[in-house]
Amino acid sequence: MAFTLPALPYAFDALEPHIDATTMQIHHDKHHQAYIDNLNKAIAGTPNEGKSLEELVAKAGTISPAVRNNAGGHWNHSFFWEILAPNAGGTPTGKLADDINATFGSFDAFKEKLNAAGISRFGSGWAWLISKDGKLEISSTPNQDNPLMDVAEVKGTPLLGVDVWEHAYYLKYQNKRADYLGAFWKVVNWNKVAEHYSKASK
Ligand code: MN3
Repeated sequence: MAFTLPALPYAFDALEPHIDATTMQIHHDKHHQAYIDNLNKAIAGTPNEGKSLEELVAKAGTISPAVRNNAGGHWNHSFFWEILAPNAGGTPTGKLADDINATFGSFDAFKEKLNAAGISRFGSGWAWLISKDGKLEISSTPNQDNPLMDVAEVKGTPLLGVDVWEHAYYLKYQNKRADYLGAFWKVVNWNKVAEHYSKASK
């Protein structure tokens, strides 16, 4: 069965003023849809047709660039929408908060480190908080790669990811990626991040 676009779990304007409605609409309806359309085209009639998104992502290094980029794009965006939410942000709680503090020194130090990963990613890509061998780690990937890919420099289970492609922020923040990252923290759905962490810890 062909891949289809998951509905955004909130309205386009739900993340205002941090992420604007027009950006969300274009990002979800146009960019994410395009990854899905191009993925479906790239796998049609090939042995990869019928494989799950997770299977494709896991063998990114051995599939065509079109499948790798678009499968990554579909996986990353599906993940991203879920870790954002209206009336969110703030700080994590429980084990996730404790482990962030223990690993990075403090919540602020963690945010700074993830911001730095996002800012220093040259061109387009993602910054991640991952669980790797039972430990928290920050990493970044180019283009639409992610830490689940066999080709990732740092492999692990994504807990939180931030899209630092210009299409994620240019309308409102122009060249100011750091300002967008500052706004991102105001809409992080920590309940979802904690859910990912709890699953990864099992
Ligand atoms: Mn994007």
